[in-house]
Amino acid sequence: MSALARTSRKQPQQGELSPFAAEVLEGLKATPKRIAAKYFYDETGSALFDKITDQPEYYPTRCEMQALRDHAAEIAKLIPEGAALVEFGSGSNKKARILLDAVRPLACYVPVDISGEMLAGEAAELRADYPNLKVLPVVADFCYPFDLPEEARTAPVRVGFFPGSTIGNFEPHEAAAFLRNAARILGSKSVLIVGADLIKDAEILNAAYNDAAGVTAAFNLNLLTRINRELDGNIDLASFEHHAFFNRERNRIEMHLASLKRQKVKVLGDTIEFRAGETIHTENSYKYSPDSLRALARGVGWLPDGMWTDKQGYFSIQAFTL
Ligand code: AVJ
Repeated sequence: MSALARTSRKQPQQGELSPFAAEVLEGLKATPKRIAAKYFYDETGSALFDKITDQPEYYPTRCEMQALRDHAAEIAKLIPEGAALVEFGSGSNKKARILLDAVRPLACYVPVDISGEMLAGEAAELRADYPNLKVLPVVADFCYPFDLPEEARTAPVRVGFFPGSTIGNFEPHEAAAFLRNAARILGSKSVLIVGADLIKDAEILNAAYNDAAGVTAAFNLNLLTRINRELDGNIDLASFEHHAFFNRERNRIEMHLASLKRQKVKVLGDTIEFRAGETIHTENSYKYSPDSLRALARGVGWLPDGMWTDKQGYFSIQAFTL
């Protein structure tokens, strides 16, 4: 599993076990133990992530917003009048709003997210603030193929928007698979705008994932709370610790939950054993150089068509065309 991008398969079907249940059990039985980062985002996790973005050490969201604001007019030039704007994994619409405020009238805005509740709430807010905009949310796991609404399929151009360095949560081969899937979903003559965090000093990166207020730690540990609640777990949160560090060889921040002692826990009736110090690998957050992201995109047919950063050069927005 782990595979965030499984573009060759269909949207997961609700079988006996939910995808969350099946993947957690599989990941906790694997060596090393792992759980996919997309499962951080239950209601509490989403609220904690929002709080992370307010922490002084966590620069990515602030830098991306600044880059979008400072260069909105130029980025908007890539979004022609009548285009369909498709946002992948639109947790919050505050980044899309920057583009929506800068573009000419669109055929529609299609936020795609795995969380239907989140989408409905955000869509209602957008409709109130942009009465002339057709907001057509799609509930889907965008790691799998999915169909766009009619209005988006028949628009002359589709522009994909993938902000937030969400691409950093994929393994590089999964990121390539996502980019290939996006090309297939968006079709010919489309444009893709991707936000990616840049490689930088380890101190800055490490601080961003180890904020002094402990919000990132709470975000990581909330995964165990979610397992306890949704999967009938009995995990003692005090016996696990947040670990986050920059892995220089692989250009990624790794987050883990480390067991402070040798112990057994129960999840959905299964017993899982931990050695003292053993970790559950909960997230990779890959950092790219401008060239490494371009190379990845080129490899699946996207041609680089511009790059913008914040003033510090911490975060990049790159545009590609097919
Ligand atoms: C939402 C995936 C971009 O990797 O920085 C923040 C998630 N994890 N702090 C990131 C996250 C820990 C975030 N992304």
